[in-house]
Order: sequence, then structure tokens, then C-alpha cells
Amino acid sequence: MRRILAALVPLGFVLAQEAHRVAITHPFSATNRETNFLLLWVLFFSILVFGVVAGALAYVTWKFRAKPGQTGEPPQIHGNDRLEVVWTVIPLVIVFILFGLTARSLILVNQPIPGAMKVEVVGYQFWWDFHYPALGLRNSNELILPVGVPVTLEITSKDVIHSFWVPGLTGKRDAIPGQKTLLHFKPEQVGHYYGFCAELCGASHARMLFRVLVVPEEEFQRFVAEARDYTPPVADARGQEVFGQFCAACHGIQGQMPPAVIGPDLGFMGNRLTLGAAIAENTPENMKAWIRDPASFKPGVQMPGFPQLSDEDLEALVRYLDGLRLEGFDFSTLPRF
Ligand code: HEC
Ligand SMILES: [Cu+2]
Repeated sequence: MRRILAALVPLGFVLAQEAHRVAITHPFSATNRETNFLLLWVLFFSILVFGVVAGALAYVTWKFRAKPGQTGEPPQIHGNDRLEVVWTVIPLVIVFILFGLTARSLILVNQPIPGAMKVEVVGYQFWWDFHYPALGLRNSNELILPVGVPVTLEITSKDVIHSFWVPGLTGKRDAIPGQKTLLHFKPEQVGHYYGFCAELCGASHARMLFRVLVVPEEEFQRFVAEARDYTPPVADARGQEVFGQFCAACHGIQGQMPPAVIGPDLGFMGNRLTLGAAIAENTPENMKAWIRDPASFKPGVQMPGFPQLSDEDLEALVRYLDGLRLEGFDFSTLPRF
């Protein structure tokens, strides 16, 4: 018993600390406000139904209990039309009320918002690509959005069904091959939001995460302007050579898409906070370990390992990748939701 408690306490602590990642009640999102509103109504009716049913049961049990000196069966009652109509109609009314409230919420949160910025979202086993067609900008695994500007996400998948979900920011939407699904919302608060794939999609489904970085509008505009004139910096010439030899077939760097997109765009890898679709922190150590053996991070990953690279080449490559960045942006200090 004591051992179970000793295990549960730290678990509870971790859960309390990490609960914000699935904060569907975070109030700075239209979807979540609707969820909260519905939650209250559902809770209200649940408590009401429980109270009436449990109360009636308690009353009947007490009222028709065996009295002292009573023998044999008490008088039996068969059917009561009025009572039966009442207990059919009341639940029906409750169901209709909940249906009406839910339909209203669904219509509200699925309305396109005029003037929305379009971002194309593509799910792959096991990562996400974000493309801003009007801005000529592309980034993988970390979606950067300006606060206060409505967006429309056009979501699809290149392989199996995935599901795009950012609990703190908006609802969930399936990513279906050959189809486009839409998600409309307006980020209302600057922050670093946790995203998940919410549809079982293969061995590393649970490791198919992403982040949404909601930044002040002028910071976003600055990022877009600088990205437009971006020539990928070469922080290490040897690193660039190694990249061209081993990596460029699958990985594009901002604006230079490989013929068939196979891996994430690495154009702003130096600005990324995370690695491997947000499962590890983007540090040089993790980067080296990832390149040597990505499958040790993610079973079933579509990237081969490169154990054959010499230590010098690996160091050079990591310096080159870290140099792929726009200077003057630090997203690590955003509040986390
Ligand atoms: C056969 C195609 C292929 C080759 C070759 C390849 N990669 Fe990848 N790479 C991928 C795929 C696919 C992913 C996405 C893995 C995932 O998260 O599921 C990936 C992910 C990555 C990531 C993580 C990106 C992010 O957004 O978190 C980095 C960094 C990376 N690769 C670097 C390299 C480097 C460096 C090389 C060359 C030494 C290389 N890759 C070679 C396919 C490839
Ligand atoms: Cu998935």
C-alpha cells in the first residue's frame, strides 16, 4: 500500500504539472469557451438526472421497506401510464436541449472568419508540414502564428489518417489523404501551445507531436519579411557538403523543396525549439544522437540512421543545421499552454 502511494504521489505531481498540455478548458480560445459552456450544461443535467433517479430509488426503498409483523408479498402494482409518459418525455426534452446547444456551438466554431490567413497543414508518418501559400513561407513541426489574426488551416495527409489537435488553442480535425478539412480559429493569447496527432497512425503515433508558437503580430511580420529574403546561411562549409551528400534528397531548406517531399523542411532548424516532431529538445547533443539513430527516438521512423558519419563530419553537419536560422528570434520564452 505504502509503495503504491509512493508511486502515485510523484505521478500526481507530474500530471498536475503537465495537465496544461491538454487544457481543453483554457479560456482564450473560442472552441474551448464553447466546450466549457457545454460542459456546464451537461454537468447540470447529469447532476439533475442523478439526483432524481437516486432520490427516487432511496425514497422507494425506504417507503416500501418490510414493516415489523408484515408477512407474505405486499400488494403489487403493474404499470402507470402517466408516470411512464412523464419519464419518457423529460429525458427526450433534455436530449433535445443538449442537441440544440451542441449544434449552436458547432456552427459557431466552424464558421470561416473573414480575412483569415491560410496555412496548409500536411500530416506525414510521423511529422507535420506547415506551408503559408500567400507568404511563400514553410516550416515543419512548429507552426508560427501571429496573435489576433484569424487563420484557416487546410488540413490533409500524405499517407494515412492523422488528426490535428492543439487542445489549448482550438479543436481537433482529421487529416485525411486526398481530402481537405478546414479548421478556423483566432489565436487570442501569445504563447507556446502543445499539439498532438489524435488519430492512431502507426508505430510512432504517440511521438507525432508539434508546437504552435503564437507571437506578437510585429514579430510575425518581421519573421515573414526576413524569410522572404532568406539565403540559407552556411555556418559550416563541410557541414553543407555532408548535407548535400546525405540529407538533401529528403530534406528541403526553405524554398528549396526536394523533388518528392519525404522529410521536414530544415530551413529554420536553428530557430526550432524541438526536434523530431517535438519529441526532444533541439540541442546539439540530441541532434547528433538523432542523426546517428533516429529510430532510437521514434520506432518506425522514415529516416535512416547515419552511423557511418565520422565525428568531425557529424559536428560540422550539426553546426551547419544550427546555422540555418533567422537571427533575432527567441521563441523559448513564450508562456506555455
Ligand atoms: C530517406 C529520407 C531521409 C534522409 C536521407 C534523411 N532524413 Fe532526416 N528526416 C526524414 C524524415 C521522414 C523525418 C521525419 C521523422 C519524424 O519525425 O517522424 C526526418 C527528420 C529529420 C530531422 C528532425 C526535423 C524536425 O523538424 O524536428 C532532422 C534534424 C533531420 N531529419 C536531419 C537529417 C540529416 C542531417 C540528414 C542527413 C545526414 C537526414 N535527415 C537524412 C527523412 C530523411
Ligand atoms: Cu499521426
